[in-house]
Amino acid sequence: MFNKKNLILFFIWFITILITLLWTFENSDKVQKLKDQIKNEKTDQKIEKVINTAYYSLNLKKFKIPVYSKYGGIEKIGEKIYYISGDLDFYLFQKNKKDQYSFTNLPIKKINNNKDKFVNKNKVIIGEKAWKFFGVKDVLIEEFKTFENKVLIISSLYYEEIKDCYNMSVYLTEIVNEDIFKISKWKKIFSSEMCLKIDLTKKTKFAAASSGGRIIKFNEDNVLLSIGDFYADGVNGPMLSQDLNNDYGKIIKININNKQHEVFSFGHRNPQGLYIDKDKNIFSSEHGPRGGDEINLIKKDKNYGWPYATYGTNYNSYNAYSKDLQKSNNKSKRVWPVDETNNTHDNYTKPIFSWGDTFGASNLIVYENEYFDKWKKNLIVSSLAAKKLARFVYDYENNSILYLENIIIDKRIRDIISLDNGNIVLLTDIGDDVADHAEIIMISKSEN
Ligand SMILES: [Ca+2]
Repeated sequence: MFNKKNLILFFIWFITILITLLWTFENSDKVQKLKDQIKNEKTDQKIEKVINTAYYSLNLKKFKIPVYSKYGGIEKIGEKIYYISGDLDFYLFQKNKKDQYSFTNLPIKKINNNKDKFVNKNKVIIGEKAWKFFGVKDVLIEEFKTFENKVLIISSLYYEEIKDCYNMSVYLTEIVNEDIFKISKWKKIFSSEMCLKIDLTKKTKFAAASSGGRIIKFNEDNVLLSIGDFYADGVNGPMLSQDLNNDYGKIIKININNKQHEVFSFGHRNPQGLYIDKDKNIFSSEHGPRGGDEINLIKKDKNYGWPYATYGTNYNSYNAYSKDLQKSNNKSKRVWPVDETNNTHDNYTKPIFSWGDTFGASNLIVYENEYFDKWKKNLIVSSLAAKKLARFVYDYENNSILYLENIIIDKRIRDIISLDNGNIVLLTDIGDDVADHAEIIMISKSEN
């Protein structure tokens, strides 16, 4: 029979159930969100997949990034991976004591790039998606002899509120304590010359999709920064890449001590990939207009041709390979309007490789580890549109490409790095759905 104590317990149980039912009923959308969250955590936290390539079976482990943010980048110290989102959220991704990977939020002070002000002012014209393109483009963690500590450098768009224009800026801080990730005060070391207005290009589409922004260490005093043409290519707006009086469509050398900068190479479109190997070869990958993505070997003061020279076609000829165009007499659709070289790239520094079909080159590395020993010194280029890695065997003596293998990843890839243990790490792109976060993909050898 119920004694007094049991009755009280029953009453508490009954009230709890009642409150839960009422709360669930009142907050059905919140409940759905929680359910989705749990579902995502279960299914997307870590998905393993094995894919085959010519020499290796690869194990791909996918980890969903905690925030929904476009662009940003990944960097490493040894086997620790650092992720910075396009909105300046900073995370450490590493194995915990249980040998499982997890993200730790590092609450470092954010730089003030005025993103919110830019979006609020311009979203009426650009649309709600303005936030996607505005923000951090890359992150670099490196040692320089001129600094006592490791240095953290990021590239980001910066909005000048008074003039209502934006530029590409680079910020530097020292990592004073690596264990607790304490940093010194942020210093701005570069702002691109010529502040861009959103009506730079004819279309209202926000030009920052063609911004470049990759940073690499060049030597003990300098970094190289790639900057895109922001679609100001002589067709969709003024021509910036061939004009040495601005910093767009260029690779820029920046002295991180005295902040002086100079144009290193020019005639680029949207060079999102930049890598310097142990022998000081500098490779860059860039987006072409429609087809015509390139890998270039970067030499000082060279002109890489854009927009006068490209193997690509007119941006509007997305049906270049369709029967439609073959039947049509409108062959001008195929021609990049300001091409001077009849698609030969003559009189300009030619790429070492250019794609005919759509690739969407995002970043590249030279694989310099013993782990995938058959890939040693190969170029590995990541792609957005084609959702794959392109592995090239490059003949360093004759400067030519000998071999290409396509490795299908089936995700738009934004960034690629290799760790000290030889694993390769990719950062993928977000999807349109806010639940579709970017991912970190760890690539190792499959034991199968
Ligand atoms: Ca070129």
